Amino acid sequence: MEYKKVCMLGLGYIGLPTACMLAVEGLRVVGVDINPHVIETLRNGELHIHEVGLPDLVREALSSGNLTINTIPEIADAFIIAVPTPFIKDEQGEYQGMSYHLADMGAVTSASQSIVPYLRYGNLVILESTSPPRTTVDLVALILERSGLRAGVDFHLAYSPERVLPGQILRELIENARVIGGVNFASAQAGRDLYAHFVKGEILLTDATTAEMVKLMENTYRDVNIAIANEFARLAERFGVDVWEAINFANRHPRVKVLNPGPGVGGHCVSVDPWFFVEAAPELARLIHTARLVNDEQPHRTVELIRRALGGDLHGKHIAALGLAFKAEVDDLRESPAIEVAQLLARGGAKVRAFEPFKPGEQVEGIETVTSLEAALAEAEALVLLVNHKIFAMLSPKEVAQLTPARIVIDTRGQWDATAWQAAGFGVHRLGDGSVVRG
Ligand code: SAJ
Repeated sequence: MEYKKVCMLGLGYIGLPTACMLAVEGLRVVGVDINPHVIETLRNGELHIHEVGLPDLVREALSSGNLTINTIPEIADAFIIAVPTPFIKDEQGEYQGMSYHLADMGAVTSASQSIVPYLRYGNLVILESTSPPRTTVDLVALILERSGLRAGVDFHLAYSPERVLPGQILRELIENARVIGGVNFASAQAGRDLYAHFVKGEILLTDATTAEMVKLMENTYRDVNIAIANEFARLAERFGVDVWEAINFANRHPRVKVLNPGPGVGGHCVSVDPWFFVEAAPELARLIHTARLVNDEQPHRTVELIRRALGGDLHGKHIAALGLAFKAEVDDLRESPAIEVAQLLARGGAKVRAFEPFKPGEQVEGIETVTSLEAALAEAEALVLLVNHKIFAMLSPKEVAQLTPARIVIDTRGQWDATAWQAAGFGVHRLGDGSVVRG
């Protein structure tokens, strides 16, 4: 199939770069977002999100004239839905006394509805949003068929998950293998013809529900593996072992790859997607459910570690929190365990000053945020490393000692060399390190 015009619904971390890739490859692309702030920002030549290389790509796409931005869709050859599928905040399900989150499919539903008036015979519609199993056939197809056209007969419909890693989105969009699952084979082939405009990785064709499950399996696999790393950290603390050393040695085994423990699992992917399996089949997804709960407990465990490091009482303690992003080298603060830890510390009576280098001074409920490392350190009694941004990992303990009265550091990411910090006069506490000599 040949495509001249594509309508992209949702201009977030996935929709925007994908729209730009298609535009710079010569297709006409209408980028649609219901958020007027996003539209206004892009029309002013600015960006509402941070991703390496994205500003240049957006500029190129806009100046080519191929990318236009609007709040409503237009008639096009293909439609791609890349809107968020978070979980519902104030409602939970329960299975055998264990609660679980429910998917909020509101954005996918309304994006699908918004296409209906513009859908024409022969069009292709692709859902990219991470979704519970069977969403394409049981939800999106039914909405689109309100147009009077039949999925897989009058128009093509496919599911194709994005699998890019924040911080490396532009490279991975091109290089990663791309799975495309159609409601029939012709739909998958139609999807391949579209993505082949910019994807250099392998393109793998399957059915829609398999493609949905592939995506959920990937992030669930990661979540379960991080959960076991977090459990290893708890066990190491109990047995007087340094989990970081133990993991390093275990990973010398040719078939073992233990991931890193930390203050929790955040972002809007790994900490969300496994819930879709749990919600769909709680009686089957038992390990997945437990892993989610283990990872969700981790911010609380981290706060307990900090409380112990501070002699058992957080009240009135000045704490410098280093990093608020959900992981290293990104500016994304959504579902961030670092924020949860900082807020729990504040709720426990500590005076928290946080510095996030990728969003300096960004307002965060319940904590004070500052625009420089110096400001965070100035009156601190303890430093807590919450995100392993390079600029924190590379801090010189001797230089830090000049900038702060604090003499306690708590490393929740296994980044800092305990001996060097001890030599600079700090008492060192590390998550998962039962062997640390407390200073
Ligand atoms: N984390 C750990 N320990 C680790 C690795 C990660 O605690 O060893 C934490 C991070 O700090 C972060 C969270 O897990 O809070 C998630 O980070 P991540 O780097 O594992 O994943 P994301 O959410 O940035 O991106 C994931 C990727 N999925 C996989 O690696 C299987 C990416 O490829 C997906 O495209 C993305 O989810 C998505 O959009 O679904």
